[in-house]
Amino acid sequence: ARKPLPARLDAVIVGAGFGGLYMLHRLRGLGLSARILEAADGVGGTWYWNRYPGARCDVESMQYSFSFDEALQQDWHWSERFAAQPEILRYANHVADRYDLRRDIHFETRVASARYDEAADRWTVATEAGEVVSARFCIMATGCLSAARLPDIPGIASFGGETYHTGYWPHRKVDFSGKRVAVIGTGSSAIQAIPVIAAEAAQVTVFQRTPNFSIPSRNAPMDAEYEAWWKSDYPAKRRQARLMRTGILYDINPQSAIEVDEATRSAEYERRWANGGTAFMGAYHDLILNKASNDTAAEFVRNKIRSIVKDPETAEALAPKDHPIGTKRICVDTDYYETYNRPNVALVNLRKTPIETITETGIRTSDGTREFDVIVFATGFDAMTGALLKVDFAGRGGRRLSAEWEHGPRSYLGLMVAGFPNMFMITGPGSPSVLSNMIVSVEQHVDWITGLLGHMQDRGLARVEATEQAQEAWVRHGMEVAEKTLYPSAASWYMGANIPGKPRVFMPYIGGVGAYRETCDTIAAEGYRGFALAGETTPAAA
Ligand code: NA7
Repeated sequence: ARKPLPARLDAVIVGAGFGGLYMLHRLRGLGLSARILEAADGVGGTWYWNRYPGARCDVESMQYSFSFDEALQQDWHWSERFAAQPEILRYANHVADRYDLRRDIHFETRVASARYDEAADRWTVATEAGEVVSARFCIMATGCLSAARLPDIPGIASFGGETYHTGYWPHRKVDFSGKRVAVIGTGSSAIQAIPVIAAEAAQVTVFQRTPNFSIPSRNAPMDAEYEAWWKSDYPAKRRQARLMRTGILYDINPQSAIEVDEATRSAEYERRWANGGTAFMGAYHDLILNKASNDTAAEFVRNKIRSIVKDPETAEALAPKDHPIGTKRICVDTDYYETYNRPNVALVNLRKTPIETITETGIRTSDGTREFDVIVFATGFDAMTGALLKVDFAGRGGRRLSAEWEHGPRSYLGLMVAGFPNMFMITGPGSPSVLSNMIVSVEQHVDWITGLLGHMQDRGLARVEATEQAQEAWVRHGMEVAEKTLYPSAASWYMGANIPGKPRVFMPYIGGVGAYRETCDTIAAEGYRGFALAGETTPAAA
């Protein structure tokens, strides 16, 4: 039987991914009573749901892990350069057990609404099952890529075969052997899944609307020397990583791509292509700033695709031409382009032959119908705001978060929203979030929130709220930095462009993880500039 929720708490945390787990750990350190409410029946968040074949992190495992406990980072051993989903999920479970977090997690508990009671300075949080809990703080650790999205293709419900979404994969092995499989989408998830599915299925047909740039991961078993090098002085390396633009320690060439000659440039791209991973984008510092620079890297990758994929028409269809490289999330793969040389893999270019309908037995495009046993939807997420807006939030004066964000998300530092006191977001829109190593960003947010709650505790303060002016200035600043880059030129999910009707606003903060951290620290040091702190806690209030 599920344990009942307590009636009153200091804090409710929504989500038991890395953000929620670490937040709970830190709140206990403050002596606050807290519970995590989690929709799934286990911890891990994104890594709990995204169990599709080939799911893997694109940040190196030595860096995609917690740094808050030296014993933890020394003890844990990653088996590969880039960890696969099952290993990351084991790590999340290890963290939950190691810090005895499970006793304060309510699984299979989905939050439906949260309402702020101004008189009491408390949130009333209600679950879908109708349970209600009152808490002083509501901390959203719901993830940025957690609201999986099915496309609105006609006939989608009529298909009689098996269907799966990569972001909502069943917790059993899906058997593709002997089956005709359709994959819709060619984002990171599809690019990781397609080679693995193709190795097992009778045939795989990929339905591509927009091609993406992908860099080979060069994944390999963990190199013992490399692991030892990291562990020899983990804290110092972590400190360096936290100051990087993406929160990942790798070498960024300070030169511009167009200030060096062609031979130097292609040698640099070749070297990075051979090393693998997203560090490719560090080849020149201005790849995301200058179109001419970007073109050199984009053309290099297009030529790689043309050299790998044997069928010229397929190669050309796979070579992205409508967005600068890196302005849509760059993909990292194992044998993705090579997979199109297999006899059992075909690409359907939806730009030429769009999908008309899904039928009971297959998919009809403008050039005919193909029959399938399985359809895999690798069609992405309502990114960054999707999971937050699924909760019906009513802040001060009953104002709705959905109304406040009608024209795109607005926040102060991606941490708080004006009008919603005592509600925090971990890696919310307006913070570096999806443009960064998520664990670095999660730790920074959780540490910062912990600092603020400690500050309030010391002073007996009951309420904190971002001011409208501070929020306005932060939103404007975020837009200004984004406009200095090539990012807004792409129809990406960073821009909300993958969801029909979603406002086109660049949602994450592109100013860099290091600079953002310094801003947050300065604001805290100045007595939480831009936040209104008020109210007095009575000793019995919790
Ligand atoms: P993405 O990157 O949003 O990719 C979704 C893919 O699905 C993309 O290729 C879309 O094409 C395609 N899509 C979406 N709707 C349709 C319809 N209606 N018809 C055809 N194709 C469609 O999601 P992922 O899960 O791959 O990756 C998300 C992030 O997770 C990733 O960046 C990593 O950070 C981890 P489109 O580009 O819209 O033409």
